Amino acid sequence: MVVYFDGKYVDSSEAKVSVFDHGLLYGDGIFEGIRIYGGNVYRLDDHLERFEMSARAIMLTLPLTRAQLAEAVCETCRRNNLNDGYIRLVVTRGVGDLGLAPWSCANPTTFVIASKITLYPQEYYDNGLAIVTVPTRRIAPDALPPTVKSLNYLNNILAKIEAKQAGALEAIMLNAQGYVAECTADNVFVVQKGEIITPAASAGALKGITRATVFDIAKELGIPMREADLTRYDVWCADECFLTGTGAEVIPVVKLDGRVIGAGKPGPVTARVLGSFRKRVLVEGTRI
Ligand code: PXG
Repeated sequence: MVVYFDGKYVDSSEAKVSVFDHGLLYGDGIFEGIRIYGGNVYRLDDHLERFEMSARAIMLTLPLTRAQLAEAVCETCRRNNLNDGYIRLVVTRGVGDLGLAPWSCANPTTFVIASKITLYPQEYYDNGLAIVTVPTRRIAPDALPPTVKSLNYLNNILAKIEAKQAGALEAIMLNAQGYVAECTADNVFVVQKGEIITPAASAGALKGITRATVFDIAKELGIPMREADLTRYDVWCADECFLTGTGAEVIPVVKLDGRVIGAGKPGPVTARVLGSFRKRVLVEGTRI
């Protein structure tokens, strides 16, 4: 496998980060998880825009322009003959002294991995996921903005472990106020009386690229959609529930904490959104 690493394309065995890299020492860095479908990088520009915002928010000067980042992403796919898969773009603060001070890091470290993706088995798209609410809260927006896709994922990792211990593949994380924020790597949506509702970024949700696509799909299909605070009650009493993410795409949820949601099977609005999403990914995107 070929990896882009600080301006060079190297074999993955040579793509090694220093033990003094602040991305490793402190989680001081940012990333994007991007999909490529049939040779089209899905919404690359949107991913790079979010990436630039994440960089700006943590005062990290990106070493590459947007065009250069796009080229690194596409060229890494080309060098691996990858037409369908998953791309991980990472920029860390770089190699520095021991100690938090980011100004000890002379140059950011940049790498791009283009690889295969492990998807949820088809049965979950057919029958829906059973998820749980976990005790670990989403980090508060006033502590670390959830809109920053940073290398600090410990909250979500603890939530993922708690989900596994409860026998679930995904988990709802609440924010400090007890409202639904999102799942460990997916945004959450409910459908109630024909309307799609999802938590706002201010409630702790990442502004997902797939989430943004659902807003576009809802507009196109004439389905009302809005952001609102959601409690677990809203999920229990929803007609439908689904999650979105770069990895999961659009996946139905039929149970929360053992309670059946709606009819207990994937609902018609979720099916329409998923159908539209699957069509979009084949035509939208940057050709590598
Ligand atoms: N919330 C969080 C916390 C995420 O990390 C999403 C929502 C969905 O956003 P997108 O832009 O993907 O629609 C994410 C995305 C992985 C992996 O390796 C994680 C994500 C995306 C792709 C792969 O587990 N997180």
